[in-house]
Amino acid sequence: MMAASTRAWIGIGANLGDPVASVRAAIAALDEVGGLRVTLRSALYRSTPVGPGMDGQPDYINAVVGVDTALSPAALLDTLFAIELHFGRQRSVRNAARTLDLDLLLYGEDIVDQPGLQVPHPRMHLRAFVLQPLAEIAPDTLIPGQGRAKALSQALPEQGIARLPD
Ligand code: PH2
Ligand code: MG
Ligand code: MG
Repeated sequence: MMAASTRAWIGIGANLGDPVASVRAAIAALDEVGGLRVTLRSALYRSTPVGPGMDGQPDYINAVVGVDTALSPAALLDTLFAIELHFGRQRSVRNAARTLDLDLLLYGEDIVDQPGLQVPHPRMHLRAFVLQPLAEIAPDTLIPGQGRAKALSQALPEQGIARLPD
């Protein structure tokens, strides 16, 4: 049993190598972490790269998972970075294609604003590849300062995202 536990949400993305396999394996790797349990997982989604500097990149595979964790936000972020490295993530320029990206989206309804760690993730409310999977599994999730996942998702313009069959 975990002591005090917080529901956190993690966004997963990959567009190099075998992204479907990587996203699935990343979810399994997360569930292996001590002090953390994956309690909700979305379907996988194929999405067009969104953002500056991404011209010509392959499509992404994205998913969102909910975890119950006793880890602090900073410890959880360290864990996510360690898993990214394990999956061969190389950091070059911002928004470069990647074998695996694990983003801490939400940590309960906490607001964290430290160098290198902003929660809620500052762009999550603009991204269909985050909001659509999140709305699938937890539509009423509150994104502090922005609104609830499903309503925000429905208000977005089309961004080129398709749910993959289970
Ligand atoms: N991640 C980004 C920027 N753009 N676009 C898609 N479709 N999926 C992503 O995971 C993604 C992105 C920054 O991490
Ligand atoms: Mg990201
Ligand atoms: Mg990231």
